Amino acid sequence: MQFYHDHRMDVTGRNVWMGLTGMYIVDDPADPSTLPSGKFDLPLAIADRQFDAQNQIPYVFNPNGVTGDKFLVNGVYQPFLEVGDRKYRFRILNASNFRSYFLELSNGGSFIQIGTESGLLPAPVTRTGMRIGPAERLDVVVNFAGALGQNIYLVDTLTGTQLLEFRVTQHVTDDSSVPATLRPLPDIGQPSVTRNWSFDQTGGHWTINGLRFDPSRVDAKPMLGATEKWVFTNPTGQAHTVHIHDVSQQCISRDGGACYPYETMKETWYLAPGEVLEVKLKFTDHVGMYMLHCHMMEHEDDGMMTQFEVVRANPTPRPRPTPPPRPTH
Ligand SMILES: [Cu+2]
Repeated sequence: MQFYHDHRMDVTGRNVWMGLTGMYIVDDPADPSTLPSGKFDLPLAIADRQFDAQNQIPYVFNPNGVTGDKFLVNGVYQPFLEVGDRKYRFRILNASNFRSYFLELSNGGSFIQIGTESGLLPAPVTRTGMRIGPAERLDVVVNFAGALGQNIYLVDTLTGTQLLEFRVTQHVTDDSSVPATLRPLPDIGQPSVTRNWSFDQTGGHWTINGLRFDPSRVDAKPMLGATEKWVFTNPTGQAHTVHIHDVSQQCISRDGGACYPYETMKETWYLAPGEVLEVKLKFTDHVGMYMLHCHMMEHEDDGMMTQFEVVRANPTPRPRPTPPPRPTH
């Protein structure tokens, strides 16, 4: 489940607030075919906005976050969805600039989480509540079996808001199932290099390792093909969502203990105040410049962003391609 948006320096938050954002789904033929599919597989992008008296959405930058008091799912306010009494797959994206949610079902039901922003988990994890920070994605299965005639809400318990109403109106047969194993975690080896990234507040601004974003500065040059350990710390009093471009990361430890079973591999990590997260990542496929930033967009625009450059260990000149023959009249 991929999330894309405008990334212009200093005004990413404004441009995303105005709508330059979206999502798309990459399918893998190796994924289990028994998961709910077709019309039983739906994306749910959750975002908040503030509307003025003319129903416009003015954006006023605030380094401590821009939020709204209206909640939209796929751009719709107070939406409902008619569903059958069977399993559905919902691909949930927190498309908000800054706001985090804690998702529950109003009937106390469970989500079976099957994936993250980095594809399917090794095995499904049953959860009754799920925190989701900006840019995080949750791939879940919800079963409405036995709920015919009921109205069930997807609720944000942090604000007590009913985000989306499911009206279970149809009896349908369910030929879907969630396998006990989904997709093995790729073996990316043991890290050979450790880097520390402190998501901090310095001189009244949001920073990484004490520095605000500077497009002329590169803070790390990992080698193509290498596996590294990156340690993220949050000494501030506010949460951050640590987001790394290029390749997905695998959790090694959270606060010195075990990783959550639903966070084996991701590329956007919720880091609460005081937390320490260790991940490993292997720089495959591409050299070049990549971003690393907090995905709370006003933190990013205020300076909580930096860049790393993936480099070749032994650069060899690229062979020049043979030019195609020129057409003749
Ligand atoms: Cu942040």
